[in-house]
Amino acid sequence: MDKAWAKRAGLGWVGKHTNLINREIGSFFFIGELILDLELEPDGPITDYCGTCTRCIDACPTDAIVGPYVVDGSKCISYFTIELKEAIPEEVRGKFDNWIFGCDICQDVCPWNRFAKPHQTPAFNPHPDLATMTKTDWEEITEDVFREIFRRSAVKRTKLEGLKRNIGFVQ
Ligand code: B12
Ligand code: SF4
Ligand code: SF4
Repeated sequence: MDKAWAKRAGLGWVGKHTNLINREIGSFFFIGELILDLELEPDGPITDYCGTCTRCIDACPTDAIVGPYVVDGSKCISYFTIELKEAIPEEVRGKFDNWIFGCDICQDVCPWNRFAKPHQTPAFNPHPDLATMTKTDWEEITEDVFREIFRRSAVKRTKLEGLKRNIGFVQ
């Protein structure tokens, strides 16, 4: 439970979109743990700075944030496009806002992400060909192209078959 440990370690608060937010850098980061046998002094708990804001809840196109601090994973575009192995249910057709792998809408609209900074990690740079791919290139994506552009990417998780399903679904 990465978020539970991060919250207890004083790294931030869990926002209404259920991701961990840090006041200085927003929420666009991954969380990792180090398991140590050292006695360390934890930072104190961090106040929740969501206040009366409901931007993430209002913006979620599939109403996956069913209430403040509660995401119904089975309604989230991220689940449908990354984790689901079967066909995407028809009732969410037209709601994906063109997302074909994961979704960041609830974080894009979060005011705390005005403090988010671009990463400095070359391994996270997208493959250069991604920037020039046309709609037709996506529709006709082959196994070879998929393997090359997503060689070092988490997109591999959905496999070519899953990505094609997602591309077909958002059209
Ligand atoms: C399953 C999972 C998903 C699922 C379900 C998400 C969900 N909200 O539950 C799906 C596929 C939908 C998903 C989507 C995304 N995910 Co995700 N996901 C996970 C994963 C693998 C496990 C989370 C989990 O178990 N959820 C199930 C329920 C039980 O968890 P929960 O309700 O949040 O639990 C809280 C409370 O119940 C309580 N609690 C529960 N158990 C316990 C136990 C103890 C001891 C304590 C004290 C408290 C406690 O504290 C928890 C945290 O607040 C974590 C990685 C990890 N290993 O932790 C990443 C993780 C949460 N995901 C992450 C990300 C980035 C995303 C996406 C943005 C990806 C994307 N771009 O599409 C979206 C965001 C969707 C959203 N609004 O949450 C990051 C979040 C980073 C951050 N800044 O917070 C994580 C931490 C991965 C990482 N290491 O960076 N994800
Ligand atoms: S990631 Fe997208 S679909 Fe999932 S809760 Fe956030 S806005 Fe909703
Ligand atoms: S959009 Fe507003 S309510 Fe949602 S996590 Fe960010 S500050 Fe909290």
